[in-house]
Amino acid sequence: MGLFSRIKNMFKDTKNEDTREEMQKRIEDEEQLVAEEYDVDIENEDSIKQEKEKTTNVIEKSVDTKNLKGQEDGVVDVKKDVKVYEKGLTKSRQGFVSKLVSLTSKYDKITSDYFDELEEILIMADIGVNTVMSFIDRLKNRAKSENITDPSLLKEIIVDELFIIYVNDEVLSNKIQYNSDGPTVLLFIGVNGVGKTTTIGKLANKMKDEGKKVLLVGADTFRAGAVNQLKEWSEKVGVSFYGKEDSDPASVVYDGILKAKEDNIDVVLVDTAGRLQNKVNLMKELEKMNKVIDGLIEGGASETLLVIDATTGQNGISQAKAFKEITNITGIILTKLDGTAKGGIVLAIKEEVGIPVKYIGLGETKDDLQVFDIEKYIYGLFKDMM
Ligand SMILES: Nc1nc2c(ncn2[C@@H]2O[C@H](COP(=O)(O)OP(=O)(O)O)[C@@H](O)[C@H]2O)c(=O)[nH]1
Ligand SMILES: [Mg+2]
Repeated sequence: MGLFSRIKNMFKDTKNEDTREEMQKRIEDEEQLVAEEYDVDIENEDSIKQEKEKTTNVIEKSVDTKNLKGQEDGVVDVKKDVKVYEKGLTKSRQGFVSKLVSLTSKYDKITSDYFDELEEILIMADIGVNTVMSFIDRLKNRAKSENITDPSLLKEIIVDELFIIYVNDEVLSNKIQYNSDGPTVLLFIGVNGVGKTTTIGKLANKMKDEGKKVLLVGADTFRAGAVNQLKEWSEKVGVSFYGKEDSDPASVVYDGILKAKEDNIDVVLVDTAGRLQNKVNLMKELEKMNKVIDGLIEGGASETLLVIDATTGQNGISQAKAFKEITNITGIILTKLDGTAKGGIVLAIKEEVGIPVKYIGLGETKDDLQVFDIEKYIYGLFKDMM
C-alpha cells in the first residue's frame, strides 16, 4: 500500500465508521446466508452463534486493527492530535493544497505546462527552489516510468514523494533526549518574537501532563518584561519558575539549575534572549550558559532547540543557518504554522538546514503545541485530496 492510502486509512475521520458499517453489513449478510442455508432462527442456534463469532473475528483481523482498537486506547489521543494538525494547517490547506486540487482538475492530461504550474505552486508554498526542482524531476521520471498521464493519479505520487523528501533515508528523531540522572536541561534559542516563551509555556504544560516536574528559567534578561512573561506562563500551567531581571543570563541559569536540583525537578526549560544582530556576542553568551550547565549537569544541556517562526518563510531558513553556525542545535521548533498558507517550510528546513523539526506550534493556547509527526502533517495538509 502506498503512503497516500496508508495515511488516509490512519486518520480519515470516516474510516472507523465505514469499517464498522462494512463489517456490520458483512456480518448481517453472512447471517442471512447461514440462516437461509439451514433454515433456522438465527438468535437461538448455538452453532450459528459460533459461526457468527468466527466471521466477526476474521473481518476484525482483516481491517486496520490499530484504528479499531483506538476506541479504547491511545488512538483517541491520536485523533485529538490530528484535529489540532487539521485546524492549524487550515491556511496552508486553503492556500497551496487547494491550488494543487484545482490544478488536478484543470488538466485532464499531464503536460509540461502542468509541471510548470505545479512547480510554481510548490515554490510559492515555501518548499524551497532546489527541493522543488529535484522533486519535479523525480515526479516526471515516475510519471514516465509508471506510464501515468492522468493528473488525478499523480496526486497520490505527489504526496508520497513529499514524504520521501522529508524522510530521505534518515532516521529522524522527534524525541527529546532525557537525562537519565539529574534534571534534563533544554535550552531555547531564536530571535525575538518567534515564540520562544510561548513555546516553553506550551511544552511545560505538555510535560506536566505527562507527570514530569518542570521548572521554567527566565534567562532572557535583556528584553524588559520577558522574565515576567515566562513567570505568567508558569502560573498559567502550574509549574515552577526561576528568573531575575537585569542580571547576567548565565548566572540566572546557574541559580535556576541549583534550584532544580534542590527541588528534584525533572525538566528545566531555559528561555534565552536571541540577539542574532551580534553573532559574536550571542555565541559568547551561549557558550557561557553552556559552560555553566556543563559544570552542574553531567553531559550538559540535553537539547538546544531553535525556535523558528513559520510565517517568516525564507528568512526563517536563513536564521536557522546562522544559528547553526554559532551553536550546536539539536532540534527545531516551528511556530505559527497556523498563521501561514505556506506550510511547505517544514520540508525546506529539512532539505536546507538538515535539523529535525521536533515540535510545531499551531496556535496561541497552551494546547497548541504538537510533537512533529510527518504523517499527521501530511494528512493535515492533504486531507481534502484524500
Ligand atoms: N498563531 C500563533 N501565534 C504564536 C504561536 N507561537 C507563538 N505565538 C505568538 O507569537 C508572539 C510572540 O511570542 P513570544 O513567545 O513572546 O516570542 P519570543 O520573543 O520568541 O519569546 C506572541 O503573541 C505569541 O502568542 C503559534 O504557534 N501560533
Ligand atoms: Mg520571550
